[in-house]
Amino acid sequence: MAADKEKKDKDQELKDKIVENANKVVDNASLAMLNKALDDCVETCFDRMETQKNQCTFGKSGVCCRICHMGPCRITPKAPKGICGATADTIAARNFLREVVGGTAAHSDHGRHLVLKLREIAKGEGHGYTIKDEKALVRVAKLYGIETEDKTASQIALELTDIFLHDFMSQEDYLATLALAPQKRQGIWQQTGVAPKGVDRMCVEAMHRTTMGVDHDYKNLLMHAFRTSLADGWGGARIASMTSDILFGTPAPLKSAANLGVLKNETVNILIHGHEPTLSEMLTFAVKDPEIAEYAKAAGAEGITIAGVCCTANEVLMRQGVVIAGNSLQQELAVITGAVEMMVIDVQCCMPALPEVAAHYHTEIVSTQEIAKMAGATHMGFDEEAPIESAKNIIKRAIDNFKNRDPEKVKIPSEHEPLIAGFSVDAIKYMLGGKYRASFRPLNDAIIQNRILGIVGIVGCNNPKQRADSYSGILAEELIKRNVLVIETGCAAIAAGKAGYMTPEYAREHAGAGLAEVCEAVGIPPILHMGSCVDNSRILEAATEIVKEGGLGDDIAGLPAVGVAPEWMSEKAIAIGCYCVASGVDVILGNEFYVSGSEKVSKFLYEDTKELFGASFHLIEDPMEAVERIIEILNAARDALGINKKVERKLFDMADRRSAH
Ligand code: NFS
Ligand code: SF4
Repeated sequence: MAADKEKKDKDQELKDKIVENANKVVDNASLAMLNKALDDCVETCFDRMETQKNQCTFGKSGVCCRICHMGPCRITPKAPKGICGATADTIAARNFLREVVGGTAAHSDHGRHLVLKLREIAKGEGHGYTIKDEKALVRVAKLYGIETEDKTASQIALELTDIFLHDFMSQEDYLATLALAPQKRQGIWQQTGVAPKGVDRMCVEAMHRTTMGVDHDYKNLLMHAFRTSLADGWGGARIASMTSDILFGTPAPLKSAANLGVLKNETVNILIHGHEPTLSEMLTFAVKDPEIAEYAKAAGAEGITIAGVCCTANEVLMRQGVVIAGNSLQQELAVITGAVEMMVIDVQCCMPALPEVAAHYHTEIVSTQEIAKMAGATHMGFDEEAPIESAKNIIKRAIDNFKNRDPEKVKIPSEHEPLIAGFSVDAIKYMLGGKYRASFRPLNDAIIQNRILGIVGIVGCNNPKQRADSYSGILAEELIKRNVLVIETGCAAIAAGKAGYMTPEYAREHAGAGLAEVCEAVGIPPILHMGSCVDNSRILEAATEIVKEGGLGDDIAGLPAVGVAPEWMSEKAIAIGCYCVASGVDVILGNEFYVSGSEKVSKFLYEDTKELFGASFHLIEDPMEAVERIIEILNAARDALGINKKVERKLFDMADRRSAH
């Protein structure tokens, strides 16, 4: 009897869990894998979210300090100061600044790695890496005033990497890359004192300021947070995007597909996960080698499927059209399909739980970077001096693992949606204006004529605190209905791809009339995939182009544009948010910063920044409320620009653009 009851209870528990799972994720592929995880007894981050449910309120409100060993100290009404006397304001601001440093360092170290690669190529030590996009090289060199006439690509690349490296190392000079921003914005940075010097110096200084007994003025600390973040957005990250374009090609629109259904039963499935494109580019190249095809055939597979997870996925999607398996919270779920021979990880956002999940299947987790190893993973150091060989070895090892796949454990969800990605600023210009007249003019005009109300960037991660992809999905759907052009990066972009939003057809069926008309005329989806998270710098670039094109003011602040990080979780998202605000773009957060324990710090971030930078953060946990607020912000900007008058409706004139082709 007791055994019977126990079994019933267990069954009920399982049923409850299946119901709960539907509240954790939006897409059916993820749901199917969460339910499979129950059958396979695999623990995922969603389960660990439950075990971590009672999250520390001190940590959450930002008033826990363990910066020195007199502490740790926690601020309460009864204990309003740490042992050293630090207040909640100091502690929350210090913690916040350290988070910004984490994010800035991640983007910038990634950027530095690429710059060093470009430099090696320029010196003739590329070992299989080349400059794929010389046009991009010249375009970027000109931005920095480098003479390009009569010079070889290597010469130009050497001069350019000198400037880039100086942006990392500079002690006294301001970043050269800041000069790519609109004049007025540069002036604001100088006036407010947040113009950054070298990226490395900003990060080191931040760690110095926040160590015990140095900077205690919350405002001074937060100003350095913005300064450091600018060294990311208009430094490390921007340099990363530009250098990737030079090395691997400037993205242009291409077709692909997203969601777990891109994995195949009959092929060897290799996932590439992380952020840096250096290795994944080589893998996508090496996989085309006939030798590899033969090798796979001999192993009984019908070829190889390479699919991406997180921002490595976005990088190779944008340039090679490589299919996307999923975003951040699908990294474990992808392994749970039982159909993955190998997951190759590089840096950032790779969960240390992966080897444990993989142990339930035949999947091998392979780490490739010296700075990013994982207990339980196989480390195959990627030899950048013999990259093609290295890549082939990794792929062959995955093929060798194909025979270990257990068909009993395989269940690949069918869901995957087609999408168009590859919207670099250059590509957008070209789409809008044609080859000979590439320009943002048609977009500015569409905004001025109120066909497009404004532009909203939806960026950032997933977070198991929220139903995955839900907030970003609702936002995207509602905004395009209201004629807002949406641009996306990072895991949010992957969510939009999975939902089927990134096709021109989607505009026809779901966008407001004005936006649909523009999308149809130009042939673009209503939601543009602009790349990985370092590519948020492309959004700044686009905003700058719009300002330069004219008719919409003379600064990024004041444009009808808003950024949203609906489901963010990473320190990188904080750095991105800060450089957007410091650049004049209002940023809406779908979940909170850890600063609520200090009223002053909260007020500074959510209000005072408006005075300083013309933009601030807004914490809005409900997506529909966010939509309303966004529309308000866009309309206020339009009012201020004097473009909210009813304009006579004239058909979007694309005739000129067509004749330009
Ligand atoms: Ni951005 Fe991209 Fe995703 Fe978040 Fe992580 S992958 S760099 S940090 S989780 S969006
Ligand atoms: Fe406590 Fe001050 Fe040390 Fe922080 S720095 S742990 S508040 S004594």
